[in-house]
Amino acid sequence: MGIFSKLFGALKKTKDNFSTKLRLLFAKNKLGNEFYEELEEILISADVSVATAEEVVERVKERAIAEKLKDEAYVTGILRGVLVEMLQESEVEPPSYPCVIMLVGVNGVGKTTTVGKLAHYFLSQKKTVTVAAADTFRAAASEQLSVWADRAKVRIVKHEEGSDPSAVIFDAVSSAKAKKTDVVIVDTAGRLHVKDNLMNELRKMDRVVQREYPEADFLKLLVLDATTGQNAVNQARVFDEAVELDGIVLTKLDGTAKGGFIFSLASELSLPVLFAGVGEKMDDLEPFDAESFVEAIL
Ligand SMILES: Nc1nc2c(ncn2[C@@H]2O[C@H](COP(=O)(O)OP(=O)(O)O)[C@@H](O)[C@H]2O)c(=O)[nH]1
Ligand SMILES: [Mg+2]
Repeated sequence: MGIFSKLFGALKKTKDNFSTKLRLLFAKNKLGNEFYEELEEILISADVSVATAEEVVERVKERAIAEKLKDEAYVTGILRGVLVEMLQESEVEPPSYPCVIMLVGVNGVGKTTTVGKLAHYFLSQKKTVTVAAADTFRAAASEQLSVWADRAKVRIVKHEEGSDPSAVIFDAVSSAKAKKTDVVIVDTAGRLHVKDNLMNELRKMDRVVQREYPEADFLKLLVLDATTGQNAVNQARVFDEAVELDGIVLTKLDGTAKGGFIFSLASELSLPVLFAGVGEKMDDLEPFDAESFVEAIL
């Protein structure tokens, strides 16, 4: 199954939900205040936050009034345009090389898996890759990453269990500079129950990269499970405060996803989705495309 059929499959519930509700809405109402209020509610029911739903409806309203459009297909078209626009407003340039990509996020969202998938992705783009096992909390974590590194056939830098994750990054960066590696991908720990420690640790890793490798493009990406729902926005705020995130990798889009929260991430935190994971295998990752995503939910 291709990536888009997986994406469409995963978002089918959202799409069915949206289209059924929109159809009912059009059957019942003419364009007017009540219509727009209900449209806002429909967006909120798909995990778009209240503030973002208001903003979307405001934009749709302005355009529908300006263009004097009344018909369902046109308004859906406008809605689709507004949603794509919102995602694209926060888009970032693709990385320049050399680059360091550090993945952060809570336990179980798919960080380690995504490091492996990204390594495979950049190799397929003819880039050289090193991965850094900076989740030193459990030995199992770096073993898991070693398996991915073997599979993707990339170099791994790791230290023993319990060592300082910043030292792992320092070594990975030194080795990348010496070998002129294009991309360093860093796996990190996600144990949020010791939140302050984790955030201090991430800040330290952040500083090491900035200090030791200023010539590299440095992307800090939050890995988010697509089935998380609106709590994703809170997770993003916490990590953004610690290390100033550049974007999101959305994983598990092959599971039941609502996905509306990505509009809130884009409009409230200016955080774009850069990659989407749609399965557990190495090639189940693709650069995120706003138009396909909106097409899949509406
Ligand atoms: N279905 C699905 N499972 C995923 C995806 N990404 C990761 N996983 C699974 O999620 C679980 C946790 O992944 P892991 O990389 O260990 O998460 P970490 O704790 O953030 O490092 C594993 O069972 C992965 O196979 C995805 O895109 N789709
Ligand atoms: Mg992990």
